[in-house]
Amino acid sequence: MEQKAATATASPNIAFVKYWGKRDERLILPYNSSISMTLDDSLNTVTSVLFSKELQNDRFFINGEEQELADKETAERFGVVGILRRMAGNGEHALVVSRNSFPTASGLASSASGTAALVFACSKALGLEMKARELSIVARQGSGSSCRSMFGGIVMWKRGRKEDGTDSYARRIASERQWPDLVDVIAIVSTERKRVLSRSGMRQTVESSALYKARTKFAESNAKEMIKAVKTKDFAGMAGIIMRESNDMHAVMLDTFPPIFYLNDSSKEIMAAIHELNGSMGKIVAAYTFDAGPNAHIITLRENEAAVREALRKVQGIKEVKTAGIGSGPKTLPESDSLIDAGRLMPKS
Ligand code: 2P0
Repeated sequence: MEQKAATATASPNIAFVKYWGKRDERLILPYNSSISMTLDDSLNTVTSVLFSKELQNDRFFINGEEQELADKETAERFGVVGILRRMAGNGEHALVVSRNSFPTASGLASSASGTAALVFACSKALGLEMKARELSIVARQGSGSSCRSMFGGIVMWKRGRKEDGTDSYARRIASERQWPDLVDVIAIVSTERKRVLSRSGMRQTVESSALYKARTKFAESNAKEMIKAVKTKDFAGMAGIIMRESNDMHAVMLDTFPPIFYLNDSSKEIMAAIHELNGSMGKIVAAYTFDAGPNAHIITLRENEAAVREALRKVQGIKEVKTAGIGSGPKTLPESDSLIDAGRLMPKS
């Protein structure tokens, strides 16, 4: 009998134009389009999926720990398995085993790579022949930003207009070969789990921030400008938008009531150090951006990586600096890389 199993890997993405707020909570439809760079496999999630009649219920392990599928947020994210199972007309339970190469829920976008790897592996295990765009629509319903990790290169998540979400999907705007020297220098200032999860944080912003309406218009026009800068290979143009986007998103977080703070003193020092670096170089060579956490992502070109690392050296509180390149999107892995012991129907020890 052919085994309904597959293993896949996907990487996080770092948003240049940010997603922060849903117009539809159930289908995960955003207020504005967003744009990101998919990272290479120096940061990744590997996920193995196996469907079997012998399983009594769904089971989900991340980094060796079994997840509580009765937990609302976990169940919502795991919902992508149900969507794909219905598409395949399969009634079997799933065993999912996943491993992140970086800290979970610390602002390094583990939900994006995790959901992208889960959707990719599940579709393969179920034998579904789906295009990346269709996979992005499924991934979006598990975790919004994950739809952008279904492609490599620089990727846009179109907000769409339809109520059913069929026009809210990811598409690639530049391949990794068009921007091969783009890198993300990540300065880790904290590996703690975030206090306010993105899902509830963005809901609070939509409900209470007076500035949020202005943000959605600003972000949509930034997405248009970003496409032009990406296509014309205008790094300085891109970098300016990246920094303003991060600042604008963190401004509406502060304008949320009660306010949400993700940045810490080291994050703010990093922002100053990057402005100082750009000033001393006489042109914009690097851009900072922060997600729902204090860790900095400095976007630069490979030729300026050393200058960025040197600028970061002056900042207090940086625990580690690592560089990720631009990635090529999710891939299936051979059976020998499976994280599942198919005999025991358990994670491999
Ligand atoms: C982004 N973030 O565009 C933004 C920037 C965090 C800050 O997408 O509720 O885990 O699962 O759709 O995708 C994080 O939010 O939220 C995020 P859900 P998600 O990358």
